[in-house]
Amino acid sequence: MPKHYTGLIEKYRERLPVAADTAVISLSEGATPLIELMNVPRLARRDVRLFAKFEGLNPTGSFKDRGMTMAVTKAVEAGARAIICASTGNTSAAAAAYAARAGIACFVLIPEGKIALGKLSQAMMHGSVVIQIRGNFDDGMRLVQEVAKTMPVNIVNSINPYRLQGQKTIAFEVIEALGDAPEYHALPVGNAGNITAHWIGYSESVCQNTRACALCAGNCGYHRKKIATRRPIMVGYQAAGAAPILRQRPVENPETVATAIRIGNPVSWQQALAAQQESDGWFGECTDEEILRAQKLLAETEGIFCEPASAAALAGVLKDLDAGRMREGSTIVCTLTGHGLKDPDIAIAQSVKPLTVEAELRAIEHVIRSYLPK
Ligand code: AN7
Repeated sequence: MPKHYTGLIEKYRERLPVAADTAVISLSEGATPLIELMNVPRLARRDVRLFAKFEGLNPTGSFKDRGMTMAVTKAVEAGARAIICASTGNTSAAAAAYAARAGIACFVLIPEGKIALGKLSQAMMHGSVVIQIRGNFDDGMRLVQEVAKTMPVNIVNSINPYRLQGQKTIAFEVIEALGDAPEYHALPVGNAGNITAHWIGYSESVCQNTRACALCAGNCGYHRKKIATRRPIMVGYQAAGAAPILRQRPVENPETVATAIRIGNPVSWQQALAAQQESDGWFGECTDEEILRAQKLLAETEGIFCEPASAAALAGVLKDLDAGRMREGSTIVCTLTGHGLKDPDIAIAQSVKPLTVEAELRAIEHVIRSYLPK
């Protein structure tokens, strides 16, 4: 067994559906930093400990790598020679990379013109077959399920249960970092696989049977291992133009600047509802403006560059703190699902344009004089 970190399957082998001799397809995903926000709580005048689980630091720049290492490992184990997914971008990037690593073919269905440039470049660069459809993610998801009935392709969207198994490890890591589960865990919701996976991970980390545990006097497996004493309240945020769970009906033409979560009919809808209900949590919505403001705030005051969809988690938390819906004094974790570099167009559009000057000392001095803090 190598000493250096070799990915989440090796790390959590006993808690994942792999055999001792399963050949693992990994890019050393997981083990992402949990970064405490130093400035946002102060600026928002809120007495909370706020953490960002920065999933943008996974190998392909999003949390999807956690699920994809499991899905591709199991696909290869089962003898698959091709995988397929529908995607708003990040799933396709991860699928393409892990398929490349495994030496199998990868087909990705993406909505034409509606995925961020970085994600498209990844799917193309890793050599997957990129199929742009004149439709949205939900159309792609339906087509993938239909085509998998007739063609020898293994679906690696989150309807593949191994995806959620890989993604549940995020909860394990948060618990390890904090010593217990936080009071609240907030994340963006699109196809609703990730909130489902978070809840699986947290649920597997606590004693499920309090009555038996009263009898076991703290001697059951969960208590002996002291993994966690509680589960968090789960809070899922959707973009206002793509909020089917909140509105309790599918959204036919979802629209949002956060293209990653531009999804109108989530596959894991029921599981997400169960996570919300079992955790006494809730779903909220954020406008595009709120999302972009939170993304900019994180970038400018904390040095953390996440993509728009990820910022929905922080935007929602700030709103719900203001509304008194989240308790002061509590510990809150936001999953920042993807890296800001995924979507350079959005970043450039909402930032101050670069200055252009002559290559002369005086010109540079002039700029510095104008912009130095007073
Ligand atoms: C950055 O890539 O659905 O609720 O096809 O890329 O588990 O769907 C991406 C989803 C949040 C929502 N943040 O997670 C895809 C795709 C980012 C994302 C979500 C996605 P789910």
